[in-house]
Amino acid sequence: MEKSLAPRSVLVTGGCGFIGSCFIRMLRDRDPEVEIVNLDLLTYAGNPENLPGITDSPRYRWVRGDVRHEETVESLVGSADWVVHFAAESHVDRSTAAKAGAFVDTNVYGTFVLLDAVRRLRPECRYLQIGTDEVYGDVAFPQMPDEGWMLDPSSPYSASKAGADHIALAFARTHGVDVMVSRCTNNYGAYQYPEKMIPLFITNALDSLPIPLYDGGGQIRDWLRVEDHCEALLLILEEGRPGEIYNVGANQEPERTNLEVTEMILECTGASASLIEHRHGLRPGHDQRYAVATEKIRALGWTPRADIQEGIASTVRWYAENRGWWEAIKSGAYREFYEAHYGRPAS
Ligand code: NAD
Ligand code: TDX
Repeated sequence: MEKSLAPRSVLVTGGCGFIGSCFIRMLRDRDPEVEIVNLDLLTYAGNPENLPGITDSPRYRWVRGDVRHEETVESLVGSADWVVHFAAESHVDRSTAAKAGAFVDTNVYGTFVLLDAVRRLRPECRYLQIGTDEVYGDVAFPQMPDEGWMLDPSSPYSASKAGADHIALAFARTHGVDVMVSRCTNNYGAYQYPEKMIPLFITNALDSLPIPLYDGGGQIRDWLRVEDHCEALLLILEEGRPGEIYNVGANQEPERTNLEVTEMILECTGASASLIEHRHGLRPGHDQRYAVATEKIRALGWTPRADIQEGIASTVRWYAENRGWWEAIKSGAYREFYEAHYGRPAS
């Protein structure tokens, strides 16, 4: 295995989002001396408040900029030991709406711009492409795709992420860039934008609002606590091999349906099951099941710590105790998307 030295400088893209901000908080906790540059455009999903206690640090710098913008990216890669690329359009339901070109633009072209700058200006750095298990598409039970599985993405979101993975791996093979790709399952935890199922259902339950459960709720997602994901990413950066792909997932046993996770949320919030509103047709091409084989990342020594029941309970507690964080989001531009998508007001 390759073993990289502790980085002195890390360029993170999308560090004001849900997972990128967790990664920055974790990196800072591990090494207060590391220099962190966060390139984030602050789209609707970005929020500097996801980085409490970090934004004032002299060893942290946020650059409000676009990964698609060559000059911006060129000005930042020069001193990075690690480049960790989270920035993306990340919500499947937005990718199936009209005017979803930003998914291709940011997720595919943005990845190309970043890698091309790395190739030219910082070829010695380690580059980690943050990918998703959704690139394998709908996976029939009991199959568990390993990293060599055929890609068969269903949504414009997952297709754009598959394109990004291909670009990244092509830069490893063609240009010898030290690229690795991670492919993680669904994350949950603090600071997740409340358009995604778990924070949406928790915050609606806390406000006694309808819980829009799609297509009967029988779908399977392999929910992983965001801290467990970020631990895996640090391990890949430290010990992963150039040009390799690493699946990351909880491998829930038994696998949990969306309805079962919803029931956990109802129990933890004390909300009534009558809030569940069955909705159909809101997710065209809805994948039934995601799952991944994780032997490769486990062989590096990673294992998820959080149990789903305990993880949901502590996540519910976080949203209950941090109303100000999500109420500010839900009172803003969020309302437009919610009304257009769900056909009802957000409150
Ligand atoms: P998020 O939507 O919460 O955050 C995305 C961040 O990227 C935001 O801060 C946004 O401002 C920034 N951004 C968007 N476009 C940009 C651009 N053009 N230039 C610079 N910054 C830009 O997303 P997330 O849930 O934290 O996901 C992060 C990454 O992890 C994504 O690449 C996503 O595909 C991947 N991923 C997510 C999950 C999940 O469950 N959320 C699972 C596996 C992989
Ligand atoms: O209102 C809803 N009702 C509902 O039943 C929403 C928003 C979702 N769902 C269902 C659809 C899915 O089966 O919940 C499941 C999870 O949906 P999301 O939270 O939107 O996540 P998903 O589409 O699975 O994708 C997420 O995990 C993989 C992230 O958004 C991606 O960025 C990541 O790559």
